[in-house]
Amino acid sequence: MATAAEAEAMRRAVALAARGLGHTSPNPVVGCVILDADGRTAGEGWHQGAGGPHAEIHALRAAGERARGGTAVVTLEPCNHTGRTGPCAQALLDAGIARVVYAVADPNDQAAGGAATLAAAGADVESGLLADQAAAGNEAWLASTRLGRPFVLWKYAATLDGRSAAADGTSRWITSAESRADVHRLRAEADAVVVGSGTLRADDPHLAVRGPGGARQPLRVVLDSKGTIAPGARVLDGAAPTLVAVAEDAPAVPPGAEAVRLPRAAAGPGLDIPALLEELYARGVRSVLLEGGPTLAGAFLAARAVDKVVGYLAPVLLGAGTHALADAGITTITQALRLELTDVTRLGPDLRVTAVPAVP
Ligand code: AOF
Ligand code: ZN
Repeated sequence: MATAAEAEAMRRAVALAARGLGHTSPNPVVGCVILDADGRTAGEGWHQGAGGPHAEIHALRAAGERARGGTAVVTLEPCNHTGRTGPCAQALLDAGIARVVYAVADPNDQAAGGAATLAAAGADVESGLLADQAAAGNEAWLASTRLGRPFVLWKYAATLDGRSAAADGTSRWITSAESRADVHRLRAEADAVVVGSGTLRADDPHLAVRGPGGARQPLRVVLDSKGTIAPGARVLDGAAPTLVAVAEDAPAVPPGAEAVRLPRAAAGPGLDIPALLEELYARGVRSVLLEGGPTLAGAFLAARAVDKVVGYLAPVLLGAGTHALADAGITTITQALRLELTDVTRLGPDLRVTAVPAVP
């Protein structure tokens, strides 16, 4: 049984891990707290970026000699492999750690096995403490490791009657400043932000994260099967890397972006979504924020490639105009994509609804 001090340390480790969100892909976010033999905090650390030291190593360095006889509390099972860095299980043993409490088992085959190594060497090992919180903090990485493709969050903003733009195409600003700030947070945590050519034409979005100079920027991805992107589009401004996906026979993409050629979708308009996700995964993208618009969202949903939905609903009615979601290949009610609400929050005047596909 974990002690109260260990539970407190795990809460802290989950918070430390979150500091890495948006910075660690293709690696997970991980937090670690070292307690000395008397149960007092001796060191803390979190994983700050792929290729850098793992959370346990940062925490061990901070703890120094106080780690001897102590306990390591870590959000993910310590690794057992030599990858970009050495095995943390061995580093914990070398530092004289007597007990390891971790939240979530490592699903990465190459790295797993740390718990067994630690136990075989005589350490006391416990798993599962605050597993739900730790897993939620690492949601995208855990899901992408399991799926072998990036985790996809579809975000939309709409009126209470589900419209994202008025009949004449105008859409600024349906949702409030609070909602728009929340979207910025989602962007900052994503590895890639994806939009379709319709959204590009209608809104000319910039898709960069605002913040102090040098803030990490997600990859901006435009799905533009016909290669219609105009020179001078704001995503071509160099403020962040941009990838424009076009069909094999499309014209050249203007300067300011990298072009990638993808097959067309087997059914419906546009490009093949699984091929896009494969391409992004190969580039180290583990989380995708799908930002628009309704046609692209329909294509992702038809491909069953949406893992989470965040809707910002404004107390506004339009009655006519663009629906937040276009055709998703659903023609009859038995095919409806059923979701399960995981959160409902008021943001200023708006409602933010979070949902995940219901397990059938
Ligand atoms: C991390 N940070 O704090 C922990 C990880 O490529 P490497 O050598 O950095 O190994 C990455 C794997 O190590 C990762 O996929 C995960 O399975 C395991 N643990 N990784 O990046 C950490 N503890
Ligand atoms: Zn490690």
